[in-house]
Amino acid sequence: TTPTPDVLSEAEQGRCQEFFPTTANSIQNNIIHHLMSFQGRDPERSGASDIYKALAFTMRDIMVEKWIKTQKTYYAKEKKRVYYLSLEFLIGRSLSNAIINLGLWDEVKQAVEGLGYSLGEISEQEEDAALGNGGLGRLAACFMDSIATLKIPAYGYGIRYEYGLFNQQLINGYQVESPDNWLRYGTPWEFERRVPVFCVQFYGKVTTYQDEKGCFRTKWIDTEDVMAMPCDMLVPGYKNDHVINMRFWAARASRELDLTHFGEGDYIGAVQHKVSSETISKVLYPPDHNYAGQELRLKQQYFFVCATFQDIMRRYKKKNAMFDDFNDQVAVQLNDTHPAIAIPELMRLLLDVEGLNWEKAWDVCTKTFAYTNHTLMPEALERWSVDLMGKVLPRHLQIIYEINQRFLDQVAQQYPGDIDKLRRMSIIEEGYPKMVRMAHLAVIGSHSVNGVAALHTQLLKERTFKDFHALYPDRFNSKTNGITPRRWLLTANPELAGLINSRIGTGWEVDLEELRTLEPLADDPEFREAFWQVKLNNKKRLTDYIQLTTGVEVIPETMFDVQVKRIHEYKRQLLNALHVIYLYQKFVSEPDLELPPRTVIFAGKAAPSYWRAKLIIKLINAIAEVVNHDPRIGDRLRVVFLPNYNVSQAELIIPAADLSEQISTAGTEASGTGNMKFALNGALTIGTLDGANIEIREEVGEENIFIFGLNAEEAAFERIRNSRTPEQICRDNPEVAEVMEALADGSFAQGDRNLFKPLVDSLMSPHDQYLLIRDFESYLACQQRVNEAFLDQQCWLRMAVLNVARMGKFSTDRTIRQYANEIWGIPV
Ligand code: 4GP
Repeated sequence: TTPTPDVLSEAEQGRCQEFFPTTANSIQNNIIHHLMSFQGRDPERSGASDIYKALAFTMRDIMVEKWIKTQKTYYAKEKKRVYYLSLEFLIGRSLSNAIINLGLWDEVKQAVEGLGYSLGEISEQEEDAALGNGGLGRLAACFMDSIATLKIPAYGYGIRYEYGLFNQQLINGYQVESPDNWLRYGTPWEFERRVPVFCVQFYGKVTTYQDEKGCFRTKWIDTEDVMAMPCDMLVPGYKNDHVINMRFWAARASRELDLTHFGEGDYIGAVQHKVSSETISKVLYPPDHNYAGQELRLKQQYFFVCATFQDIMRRYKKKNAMFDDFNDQVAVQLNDTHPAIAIPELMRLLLDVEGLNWEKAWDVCTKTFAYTNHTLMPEALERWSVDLMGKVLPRHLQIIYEINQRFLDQVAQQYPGDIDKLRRMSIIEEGYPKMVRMAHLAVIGSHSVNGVAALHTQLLKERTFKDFHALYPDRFNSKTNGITPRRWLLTANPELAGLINSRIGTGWEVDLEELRTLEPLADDPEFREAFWQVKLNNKKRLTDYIQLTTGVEVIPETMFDVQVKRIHEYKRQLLNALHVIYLYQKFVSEPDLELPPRTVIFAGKAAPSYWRAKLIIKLINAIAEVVNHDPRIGDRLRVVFLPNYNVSQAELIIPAADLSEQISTAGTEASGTGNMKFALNGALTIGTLDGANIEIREEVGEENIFIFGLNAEEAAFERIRNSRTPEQICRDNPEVAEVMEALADGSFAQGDRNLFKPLVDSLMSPHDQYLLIRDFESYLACQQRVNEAFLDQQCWLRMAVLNVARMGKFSTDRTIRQYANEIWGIPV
């Protein structure tokens, strides 16, 4: 294969430069040019979707020019490069963000309006690119924005899924999934590079041979091959002319038709190979925090890792012949264990292809890799059966065994006679069937292992990787997550951004700590009023959207109490739902009670096979059905479940929220990033001392956040001690009992006592690991404090402004600087 053209020649570059000027006029001309030349449309008769496409191409033109220049600077300076390997990139829409980062908002607005459209209308045409499930994937997308903004020489690598995260519909209150065919009309953002492509091997067997020097070498033969085609998407830094790319691999058949079958007249058999090869990049796996163990998923992981390393090696070898300095040039960050097969893959390349000895290869390998863990859920830790690994990747299994043997020898030396420790730490889990523990492989093969918030890292050290931390204490470090302020404030909440700019200037856009200068304005009545007007406008926009999508009428002035995220028992949407039942009962039984009216908003997808999470969705919708139609409630309580939560919906919901629900059982949510997005947009948090909530509290001050419930240590203790069972709590507290009774007696299921019985049973179980009823009373009391605070509007606004002002820490610019300085060896 010939190398991928990362760089155009000087002559080509020279020609590009004049092509893409950025005045409103030339942007308009370019839109028209794209409409005619590439879409074959009459500009006078084209619609919003045509304009969207033409505008996206116009922005891509401008970006590609900057990208070419950016790449050239890397080569010129022989800079160390970072490779961010992730099976997920939850990108969302790209248009508005690109326009903003390119600093062309006014010009584009003028150009589009000149064609008779509003920019908002055009942006709405874009499909959401949902190549990820939730937090882990969205973090990767925020990282790309900060990496580009900080001008770090880096590439994102992933898979170009033909189908992203499924679409969610609600039918009779139940989640129904349908495929997300986001590429139906193509995407203007990607560059499909049909040549060159890389070959990825699967299956086959391993043989040894003697090379010309008489050394024994290993070869992987008789494999089934699939080709990997790169598709690049560009990521512009914020107003800095720096553009990086994410390279997504698409699977292509290694040969179009299988001629042996074809010759025998078996046309379908002949096409079979093509179909099954291309299945590899067909669809994103939808379970999050869970592990399914399916062969296709392992093939996806290896497919993208193998292609990525061919690309890394190609780039490295342009300037280097030896591998001694590999890690002066290359840093690889593994986004969770999903790409951890990269560790044996690099070993394979160094041993079998480059001919290094084991010690040297292993040294290069461990200095190259760094691993980020994203979850404490034990069910999410990936384990592949040895049989499957041996079948799909026989050479990798051999290498894993060798890594393990050498590692266990080291452990045995350090802890003589401690057989149990060997068993616990081994990469291979002995059992039926034997399993390969990918997290152990990732820890052993990396020089850095990080958690994504302080508490999370502490729990990794004390629980999940306790033995490893004892062995390699220096390897563990913490990198608290962040969010990009460009998308989550500038793009999503332009009115608030405008208000902030009018008072403190624009420095915060690239230095979020500058928001702190807003603090005194929390006491300025005029600023508070302006702040409230912005919030109200955002709430009105959301109100219209709710009406349009669900038919539910809500009142913008009510408290918007919001929980949006994947549906999972540990995130405890059920706790929130129980509070809604509680409020409902209160409003009915005490009509004169002074409580602020609330609109409780939920959104989120459940993994299609996670029936209990799907039942929670049904319950929320069932509660909404009852509450929203009970005339006794009037306008005091509304419940809404917005279908098909995605990034663009989040951009609409978050700026409109008053209260942000971050209520996971302490010690279960690694970090959370939604919590940061809400606070940055002036919502107050009600939450547990979990994940990054703890650090948010540290920043905003405990008087500006609503904290309740057990902390992580107490929760762990309570699971064992069980000091108060749900049954006892119900006996002691009639309000809790009444809520549980309503759930159990079919009040929300038209009298059917069975429908929600599985939920009742788990809540009432003395072994409920999410300790939901155990935290319920504390949650109710905390919600009461929220009520009181909300009734005092000035006090609430003051707290909200202080939340915005104190969110500086939670920019991914800070997070990425720490990764670069402390893990990647790239000073910024
Ligand atoms: C998520 C964690 O659940 C969340 O707490 C964290 O903020 C996010 O990663 C980014 O680090 N994990 C996943 C997953 O999305 O699939 O494991």
